[in-house]
Amino acid sequence: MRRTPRPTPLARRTLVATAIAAAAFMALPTAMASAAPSGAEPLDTAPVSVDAPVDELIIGYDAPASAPDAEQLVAESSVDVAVTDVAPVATGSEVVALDAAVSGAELDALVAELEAVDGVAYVEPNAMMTIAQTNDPGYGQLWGLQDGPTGIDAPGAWTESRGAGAVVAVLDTGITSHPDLNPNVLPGYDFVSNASAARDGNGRDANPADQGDWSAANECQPNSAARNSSWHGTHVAGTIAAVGDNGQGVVGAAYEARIVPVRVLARCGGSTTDIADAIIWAAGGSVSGVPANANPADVINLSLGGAGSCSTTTQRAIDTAVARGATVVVAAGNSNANASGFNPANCRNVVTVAATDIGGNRAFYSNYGTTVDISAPGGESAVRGEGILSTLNTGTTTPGSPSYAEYQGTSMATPHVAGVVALLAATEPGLTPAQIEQRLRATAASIPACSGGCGAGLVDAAAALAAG
Ligand SMILES: [Ca+2]
Ligand SMILES: [Ca+2]
Ligand SMILES: [Ca+2]
Ligand SMILES: [Ca+2]
Repeated sequence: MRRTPRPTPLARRTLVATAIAAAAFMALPTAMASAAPSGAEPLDTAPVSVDAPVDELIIGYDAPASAPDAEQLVAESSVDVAVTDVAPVATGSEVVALDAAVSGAELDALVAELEAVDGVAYVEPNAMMTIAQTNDPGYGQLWGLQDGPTGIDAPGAWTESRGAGAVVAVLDTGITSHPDLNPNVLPGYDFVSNASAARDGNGRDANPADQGDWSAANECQPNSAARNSSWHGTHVAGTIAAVGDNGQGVVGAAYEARIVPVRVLARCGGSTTDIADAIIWAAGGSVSGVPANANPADVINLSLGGAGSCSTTTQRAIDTAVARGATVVVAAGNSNANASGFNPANCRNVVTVAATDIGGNRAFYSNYGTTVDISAPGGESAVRGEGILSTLNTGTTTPGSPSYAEYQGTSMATPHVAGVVALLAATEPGLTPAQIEQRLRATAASIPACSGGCGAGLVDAAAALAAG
């Protein structure tokens, strides 16, 4: 009987596929992690300030007909600014233009002094509304999310939805505690049956914490290299729903969605049966010996796979989840080969995702072909800034401190699409998985150079929501 290869996280499969890519791939996150043990420190873009300078104030009055004179109020304040223009607002307030921008303590003082005046009801900055800005300092590095020629234009969708109400199950290595993830993480489950591979001393249990998937040389297969822990599930979860607008780190494509972390991969990968049970459980189906998932998923992210055909076990699990309304999004694989030879990419009823690079073309490692439904940024982490930056952990074996790092892979492309599906699930809860797949395909942007086939093209979050 042929031995079916165990599914492995698809970012790590690059290690197997090409030795050169493997060296670059692991070197980068390790170096970044050790240089900066916690918080947003490794991110070197300037933060987008939440205290941006303000040169217009809105002043509301108790009785607009007998309002005090705004120009005089500002002139009498302790702050050295003058009014250049006053215009009425339909709400009965006035918008007051200043001859210089004020910020920080000066702004606070000006607002407090004006609000203390009899007849003034409130004073607030006339803030500029923009769609693209969250205050997450790493946002500028998230080219895959942005409204550029090679990003998915998540900000164009965030005006309509940021995923609130949607649930995404991430079937992966589990999850680590991370301040840029924790508020969006719901209870999950650990489906890894093999206690030794799981490293938590038991089989299936209610704690999906990632215990580390490091392995020694030759441990997973003959001639396999030693590997550090990947914290792959933590990285994938961050691309979907890292906390936005918290002044910290990165932001997910659907940053108000919730993550259900489901642990199915451990040392040397995960088994077909554990993954199949987890797919059914994630969608709200019943699995013997496991309490029901209190938060059935709208979307199931499978950034994993192996060579070979789609097993009957996996296909039945997928069909069960889809029948329950969950959209199953899977990675095409990292072997620069036709995705038809890899599962679950080649299963029916899934959205199969190829990876693009920062230039908008198929990434060198990405699988391709007619099995692919759509593409998304997977990046190339050999060049800093061209990988996919997300949440990670510094530990080389067991968990260390929360961090951020760039990875590459169809594993990183898949959660971009899962995030867009979450936005659709939040805005149009009646859509079936088939309708969602159709919507993604119909609204995708064309990819200029994709030898072999990248599906309908690059997923476009804004277009997908606008078509609803
Ligand atoms: Ca366990
Ligand atoms: Ca556990
Ligand atoms: Ca953040
Ligand atoms: Ca499909």
